[in-house]
Amino acid sequence: MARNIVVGAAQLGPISRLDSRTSAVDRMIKLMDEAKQQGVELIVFPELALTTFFPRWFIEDQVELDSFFEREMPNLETAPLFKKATELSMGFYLGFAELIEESGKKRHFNTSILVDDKGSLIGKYRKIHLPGHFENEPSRAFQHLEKRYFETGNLGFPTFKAFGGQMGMCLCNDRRWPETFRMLGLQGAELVMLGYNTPAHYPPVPKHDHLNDFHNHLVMQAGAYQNGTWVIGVAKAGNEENCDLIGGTCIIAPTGEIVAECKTLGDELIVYQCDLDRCTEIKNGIFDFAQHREPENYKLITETKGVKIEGSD
Ligand code: CDT
Repeated sequence: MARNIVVGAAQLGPISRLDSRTSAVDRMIKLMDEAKQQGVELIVFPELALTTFFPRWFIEDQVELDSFFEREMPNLETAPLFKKATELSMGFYLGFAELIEESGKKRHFNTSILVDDKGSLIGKYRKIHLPGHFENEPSRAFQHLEKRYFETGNLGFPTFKAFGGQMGMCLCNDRRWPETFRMLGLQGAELVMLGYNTPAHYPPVPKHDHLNDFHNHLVMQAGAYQNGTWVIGVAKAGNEENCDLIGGTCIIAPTGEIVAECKTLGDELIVYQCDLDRCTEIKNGIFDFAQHREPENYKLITETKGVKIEGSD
């Protein structure tokens, strides 16, 4: 038996600070057209796919900062994406900066949405693991101010019944945390989509720079295998405003194997027919949660944030 879905991972090359949303959307539409020719039913775009990765700058002017955020989705500039999805009968995952107003207060999130093949919203995720720092750190080659610019996501880690299976989403740094994949795995996720912007240089520990591509695949492959799910990891890649972003966009099978991978650091599409039934090879075997998990012994995971050493304060 097979429950196949043809998935496209649509890596984007750099987006500069002055590039318009319309130019980013045009590039995505071009990739959707290419994807259609290869039978793609669901296409996955990167994190913050409409603009440059603005947390690399300390921006004090709130009006300027807010200009990187979307106040509604779809809006004038992104409507063509939704229209294209309908035209091509193709679902999509998209990452963007979201600004909402609640009780007269502005709230900022790093968000992804899942849209169906008729251009209708299926679900939303707001990034929970926000990396980087809060204060300006001018000694760094570039900033990573996600902790300053975004609130921690308030939607948990939802999954959605769609495209013939159980779909999950997360964003970039989330992939480094096993809790993310486990939360999705415990809800039966069969395909997890995630977009990322990952600098090739990590200012706090530059001696790890050569490991960045390795760590990217390591965590996504582990998340796929340990939860018996397909993982679609999609980069915004290349030299963006003098900051090198890794590529490595890939499609990972529930066995943890990379079955398709981008070769460039530019706009590039890879396609794979994912059989969601292959998840059972892992979910009903080595990682049959109901049979083998021991949650009584995992209490520390939710009771503590940091390390707790028995006997010390
Ligand atoms: N966008 C994002 O979450 N990037 C981080 C960069 C490393 S931490 C400063 C990541 O985990 O890839």
